[in-house]
Amino acid sequence: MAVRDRWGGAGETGGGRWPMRGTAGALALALLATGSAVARAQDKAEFAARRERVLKTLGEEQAVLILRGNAEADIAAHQSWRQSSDFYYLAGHDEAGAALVLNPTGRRVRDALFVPAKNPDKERWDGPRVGPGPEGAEATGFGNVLPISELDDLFPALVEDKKKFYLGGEPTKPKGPHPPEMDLFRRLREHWALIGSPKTVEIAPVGAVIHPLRLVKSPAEIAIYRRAVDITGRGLLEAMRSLEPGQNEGEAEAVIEYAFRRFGAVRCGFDTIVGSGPNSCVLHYVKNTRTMQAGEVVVLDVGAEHGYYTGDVTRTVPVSGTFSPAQREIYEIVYRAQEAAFAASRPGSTLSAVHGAARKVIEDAGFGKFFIHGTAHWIGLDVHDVGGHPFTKLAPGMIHSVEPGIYIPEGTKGVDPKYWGIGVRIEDDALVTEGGCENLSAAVPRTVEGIEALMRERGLGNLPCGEAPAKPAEPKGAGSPAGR
Ligand SMILES: [Mn+2]
Repeated sequence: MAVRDRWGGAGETGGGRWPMRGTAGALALALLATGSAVARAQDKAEFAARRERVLKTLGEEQAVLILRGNAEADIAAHQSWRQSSDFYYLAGHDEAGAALVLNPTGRRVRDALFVPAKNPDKERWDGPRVGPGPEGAEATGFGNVLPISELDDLFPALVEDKKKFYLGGEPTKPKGPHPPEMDLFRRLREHWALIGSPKTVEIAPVGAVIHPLRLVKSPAEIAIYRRAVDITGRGLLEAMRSLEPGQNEGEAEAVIEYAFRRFGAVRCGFDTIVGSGPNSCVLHYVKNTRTMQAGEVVVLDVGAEHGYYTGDVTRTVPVSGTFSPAQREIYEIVYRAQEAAFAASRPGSTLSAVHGAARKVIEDAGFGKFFIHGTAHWIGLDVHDVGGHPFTKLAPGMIHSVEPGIYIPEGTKGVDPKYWGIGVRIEDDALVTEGGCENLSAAVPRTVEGIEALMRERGLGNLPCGEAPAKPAEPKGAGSPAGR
């Protein structure tokens, strides 16, 4: 048996470092507002069509795909449970402890979902679940829904006569705690040892067949994605209206996330960033505990997750509602960089070229060394989505961020102190179209004038909200503690 490792960097995104990182998020696919049987059927058909595409490839390669979804324990205790994105993409099934098998030569197990057996006692505590059998098949659109306990017994039949195996996780590069997929790989080796197989086979990660599909969004995905970005924008609009000096960063976070839930998101696609003053220069600042002061800018980098897809939009705004001349100067450089990046996003271009266009504007303005991350990453089921790399040719249906930034920390030597503590990032989500790209988050103002006009309005965060509890005396000079 010779196992050829085809791993490589499947799923790397735009290269370089990004100011956002993806975490958990969730919700079953978009029955949007309707929840009707029709919407459900369309969704099932979309997932089934994806599986058929994969089955076609598997048939050509004499391959089988075996993928386990996340178990309850696969998500950190402080995060809400979410299905793995690859599993969700093919299965549309967001319950823990399942597996799917795509086996082009199988009859009973061709397009099969494996789920835990029904347990009425557990369901009284945790809610109803899809079980094995015809009802499960009807609910999910799979050809067959079988008990997960049968997967092991079926294993020899599934791998028989196959030349290639697509497995989840990193079956040939085990490290850290073994994911469930490792059990499958071990099982495979045991099986071969048992039958003394001399065959040469290939092991590949499921991403090799799923990620190229995930890179180009279908019309149904784009419709869901527009909704995710729309909700994301509503959170930003409400926060910008509400902002005023003396508020805590956490209040802005709460307004944003309230709007997310109010308009249909089930959670955030990643931890909300509200970085004011010095925190505007900290790319992954997520404590959100500082009191915001007049004269500062605040970076709001947020994403609502809807139907498993996450928006990723950033606005940088003046806490007082009006940019200072130095803030405005930096802001407008970043704005022009973003415009140049949008212009570079079109079919045949690359994320590398998009980044180059933004970078040139910022370098020409003399702030190149303060632009410390990439301009664009793929977005979709994951905030840093999979399937492409910086030199992938852009094509209609791809979605990527456009997010140049300039960050000048307090006390930076060789820089006029008027610029100290100014961090500016502007981020929008671009859908590549036939003729260029469409800014999906254009509803959120990003010009200086548009932002200042919006901030003259009042929002949810300015409403009365009961009696404030008596404040303990603040120590002198502690007006702006940076976090806790
Ligand atoms: Mn981003």
